[in-house]
Amino acid sequence: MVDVPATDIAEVDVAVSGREGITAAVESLRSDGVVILRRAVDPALLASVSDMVIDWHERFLSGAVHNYSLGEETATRIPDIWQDAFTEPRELQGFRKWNVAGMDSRFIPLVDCEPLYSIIHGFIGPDLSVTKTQMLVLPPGCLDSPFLHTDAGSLADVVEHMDASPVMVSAQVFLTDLPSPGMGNFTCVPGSHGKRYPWSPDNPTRSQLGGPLGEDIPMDIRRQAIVRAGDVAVFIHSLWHGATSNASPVPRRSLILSYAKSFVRPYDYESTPDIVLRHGTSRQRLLFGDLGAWAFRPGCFYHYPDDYLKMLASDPVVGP
Ligand SMILES: O=C(O)CCC(=O)C(=O)O
Repeated sequence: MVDVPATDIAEVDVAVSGREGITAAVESLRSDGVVILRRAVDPALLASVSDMVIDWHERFLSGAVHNYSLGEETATRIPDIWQDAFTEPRELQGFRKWNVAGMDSRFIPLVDCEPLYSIIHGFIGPDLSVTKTQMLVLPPGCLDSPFLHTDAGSLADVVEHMDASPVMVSAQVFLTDLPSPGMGNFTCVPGSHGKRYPWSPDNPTRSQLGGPLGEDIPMDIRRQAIVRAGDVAVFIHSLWHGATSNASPVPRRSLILSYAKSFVRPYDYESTPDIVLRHGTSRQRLLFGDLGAWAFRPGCFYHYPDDYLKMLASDPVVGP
């Protein structure tokens, strides 16, 4: 997998380009389905979420918590691609937890941090929610198979049309430097977001639970992201994407957020997580579906009242 080319993913340095950079990022998303935002996360927030992932991974290694979300609210069915996790030594398992915002309040400020939030809000529009908060550690020697897929179960077979607003966009926040290929790097096929994923003929239901997916996708159209901690890959859910093997001596750590139109059911929680209700701002709670005093009525997630539209609006981004 190290032979996958490591270039040609559009990037924007949002730390220096301000509002213009945000526009350029959205344009790259429309044309390529992916853009790398350089230096997109404030160092203090980056340090806090990095510590969070290290803490939870240590708890996993010590046996205090399970991998995935077994026994918790979500993801009781584990894709075959990850079943070997039950027999592999923990230090060689890819560590994945969903609903991280429901586990640790340190995640919450990431969901509307700038400039990421302005890009997501500007692209999807104001009827916006957070559907997935995930942490991921691929340790050195990780036994996970490399894969390419499209996101979100049955939504994986929905192809976005870029003349309109997308249904779902994800953001992969890198917490470790990945200066070379083959370190468990985020990998994708730029421009694939507008094409149906090449489902294998022996997978007529287009399930993501078998695996590994994407083995037949040619190596020469894949690209590995070379990134530093604090960079973020933003991508349309229909982009063919995944990870390489980690052949390096260091762990690769990252966080994944998915944002979708508010009528899309959350991927990894049923109701607004308690931790978000207790620690989130009004906007963060609303992003996790807490309609507050208005309470839920049929149609709420389709027609927002004005005050919610104002609350979800992004902050003005100052820049050159
Ligand atoms: O590891 C990666 O960079 C990709 C992960 C991914 O696509 C997923 O877990 O859905």
